[in-house]
Amino acid sequence: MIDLYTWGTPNGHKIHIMLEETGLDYTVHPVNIRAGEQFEEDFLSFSPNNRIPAMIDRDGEGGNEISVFESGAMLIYLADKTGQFMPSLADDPVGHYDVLQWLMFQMGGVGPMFGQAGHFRNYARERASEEELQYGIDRYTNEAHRLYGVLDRQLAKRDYLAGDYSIADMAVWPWCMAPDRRGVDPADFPNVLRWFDTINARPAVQKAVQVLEVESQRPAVHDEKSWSIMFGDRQFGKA
Ligand SMILES: N[C@@H](CCC(=O)N[C@@H](CS)C(=O)NCC(=O)O)C(=O)O
Repeated sequence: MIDLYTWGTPNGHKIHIMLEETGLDYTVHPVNIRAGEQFEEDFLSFSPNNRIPAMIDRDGEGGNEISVFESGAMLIYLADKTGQFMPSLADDPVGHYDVLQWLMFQMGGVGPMFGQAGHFRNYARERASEEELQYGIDRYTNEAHRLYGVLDRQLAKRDYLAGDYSIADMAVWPWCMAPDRRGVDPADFPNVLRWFDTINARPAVQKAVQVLEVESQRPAVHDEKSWSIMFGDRQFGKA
């Protein structure tokens, strides 16, 4: 049994997808990040970066309880555990590192940059003037377009990012769910659009995106408390 600590966000959905695809037994423990539950001592003891997702595998290798945070590490862990959605190093070293490089492209590029584009184009508008925001909006919207271009060129050559459907696709896909939040028109990236629709049609993916869907709805505007938790004093340990 896997205890999964999560919320209905792109980083949470990566793991929901993998767990649904593999059929592993898991229990969802909601961590309401707008209410500050990511700062609770218990959660920090296995997720020290105060971020979801994180998990504890009660039936880990060798009978050990194994906890993992960081969604990329969690996907690798689950692929190793099940032997699914990433070729093994022993059987197919080329395929193995192909999946890892596209997974790392998501972790180091797509996630952080799309996240910042979303922040400056949406949340930051609650607190700053258009003039103050313009540089950040331009920088991260441009970066989101550049990264969509990288994905589109790769997907012009292949059905999936690294050969067969893999944890690399599961990591990138949830970040492509809301292109409007990044200022991206998906029609400009037809190969990404085709790939997105193919994955969207998978029953496991449809089930995965419903995890905590209602609870995790974004507020139209943050109140003082949730702003402090997500982006202000509480986030930075000043309150
Ligand atoms: N690199 C981390 C990023 C995780 C992350 O940013 N999670 C967000 C939700 S998508 C979060 O927990 N935010 C809580 C906070 O900012 O305090 C991963 O991939 O697991």
